[in-house]
Parts: sequence; structure tokens; C-alpha cells
Amino acid sequence: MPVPKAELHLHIEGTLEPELAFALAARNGVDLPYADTGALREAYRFQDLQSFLNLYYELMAVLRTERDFEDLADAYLARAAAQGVRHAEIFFDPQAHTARGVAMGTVVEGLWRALERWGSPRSSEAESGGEETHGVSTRLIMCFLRDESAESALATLDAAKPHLHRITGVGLDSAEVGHPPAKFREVYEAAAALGLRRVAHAGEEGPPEYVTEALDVLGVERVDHGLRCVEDPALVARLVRDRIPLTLCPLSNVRLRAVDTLADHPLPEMLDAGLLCTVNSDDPAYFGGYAGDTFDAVRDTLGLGPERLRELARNSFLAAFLDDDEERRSR
Ligand code: ES4
Ligand code: ZN
Repeated sequence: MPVPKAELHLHIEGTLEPELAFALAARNGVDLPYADTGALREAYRFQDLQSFLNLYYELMAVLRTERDFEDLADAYLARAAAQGVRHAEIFFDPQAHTARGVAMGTVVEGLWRALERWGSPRSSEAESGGEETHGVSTRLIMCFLRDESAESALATLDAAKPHLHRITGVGLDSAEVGHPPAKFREVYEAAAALGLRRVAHAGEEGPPEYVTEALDVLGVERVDHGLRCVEDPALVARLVRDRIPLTLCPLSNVRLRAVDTLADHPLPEMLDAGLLCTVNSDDPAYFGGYAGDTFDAVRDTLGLGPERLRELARNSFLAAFLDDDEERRSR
């Protein structure tokens, strides 16, 4: 049995497996510039974050209807549940869809249909082939694309207003370097005033100063990646003191070349330093593993013992937005 865990850093668009991409392309009459799933997988050799993002945005062309988003989330939750995920906080990128003429409501309501279904345990023989499958509680976190303008982020927050009862928080993702957190001060202030939780990617490719800025200017309560904090001992001390969770994604860091190999990942030293680390899968269809695969990889390659693995699982629930959500949702 895989260890029960929460997944806190997961882009739903990054769970689009080649097989589903081709199925949706056929259903929607979209032409993909790849002969087959094998040719598409061949393209999964990334130099850095941007080279990945180019493909990630290109493939989204197949996502058009509520049913597409429902099928995407359903496929993810089935895989996550099978790997021990009991709670998932799911990022989505509305601007990547609204820019293509897909409405905010199509995205949110489509995802929600699957989330609602997985929210309770499922044990029916018909659905699970006789195996007990536990449910997965979920939260949705709407991300702003940091390489788009602050005005576009504000318009996106505005477009989300009819759907805020389904959205727990806001995040910040896409190309990091050159787009510091402070660019989004105003939209984070507006999100906070609406009762939304705040997270942001920082210190993935960007410098440790971006982590500090995400805390000080955006008021984030959790940092996505945060990997490069290790370059600044004073920042590490602050993160330890304030118990700020980091949602690390080791397999992503290898594929996007933030570290040379998994064996070089600083996770063990970060845990030794007292940082509240979690491990997550980021874009599992692209980076070679879901939550359970990621736990297995850090256990096998980084030599983490049972106590460290229990700590990572415990941290994932400690860092989750499981506390006062009901109250916020009744807003
Ligand atoms: C992402 Cl790995 C990563 N970093 C930043 N933005 C992203 N969006 C999807 N995956
Ligand atoms: Zn990410």
C-alpha cells in the first residue's frame, strides 16, 4: 500500500498524457503536429523551463469543452488515488484557455465535475474492477501566468468571480526569470480581500530574492518550489523559523535541469536544515512520475529512510489548505 499523502503542487494541464491528448484531438477535430504518441513523447526532452512551457501550452489546444476538462481531472485523480494521494490541491491556468476562446466557466465547471465525483470513497465493483478505491479531497488553485501582464491577471481574477465558491486560492506560474513577484502585488491584494489563499512559484529558476519578495509583497503562505532558497542562509533561517512550507518537485527539477541528476537534489540537506519540505509531481505526464513515483524515486535515489518519508507525508498534510476552507467557501 502506498503511503497516504497530499499532493500540493500539481498543474492539471501537466497531467495530459499523450494518449489522452490524441483522443481529445480526435474528438475535437484538432490537428496535432506529431504523428503519434511515440513521436510526441520524443519531444519530452527539455533544456529548461521555457522549452517545456512551449510544448505544455501547445498541447492545451486539445482541451476545449467541459467534458475535456472533466476527463483530464478524472484521469489524474484515478492515477493519484492509486498512488496513495488522499488530498490534492490542483493548479489550473485559466489564461492559457481564455486566450484560446475557452471560457473560465468551461474550465472550472468541467474540472469540478470530476473533483466532485472523487470527493467521496468509491468502492463499487463496476467502477473499480473489484478493488477498493478511496476518495480524494481536492482544492482548486487558480494560477496567473507571470509572463502575462498584471492587468491580464486582474481581468482573470474578475472573470473568476462567479466561480469563487469553487476556488480556494491563487498562485503564480509560467516563465519566472524577469517576472518578479512584485509585478503582481495588486492582484494578490485583491485576491486576499476576496478571502483567497495565496501561493506562488518562486526560486525554481529565479533567484532567492524572488522567494523573499513572494513572502513580503504577495503575502504567500506557501512557496512553490523554493529550491534556490538554499543559496541564501538567512532566507533558509526565516523559512525554518516561520514554518513556511515548500512544495518541491524533484523529478521536475531534473527534467528542467535545475539540478544535474536526482542524486544531486538538495532535499536531504533541506530536511536536515529543518525546512518544511513536501515532494510533489508538478507536471507528471511530462516529468516521468506521479506522487507515488516521486516518493519512490527520492527514497531510492536520495537514500531517505522511513522516518524521512513519514515526515514528507506528514508535511504534505500540515501544509495543505484543509483548515478553514468550509467557512471561506460559504463566502
Ligand atoms: C510549470 Cl514546472 C512549472 N514551472 C512554472 N510554471 C509552470 N506551469 C506548469 N508547469
Ligand atoms: Zn509548478
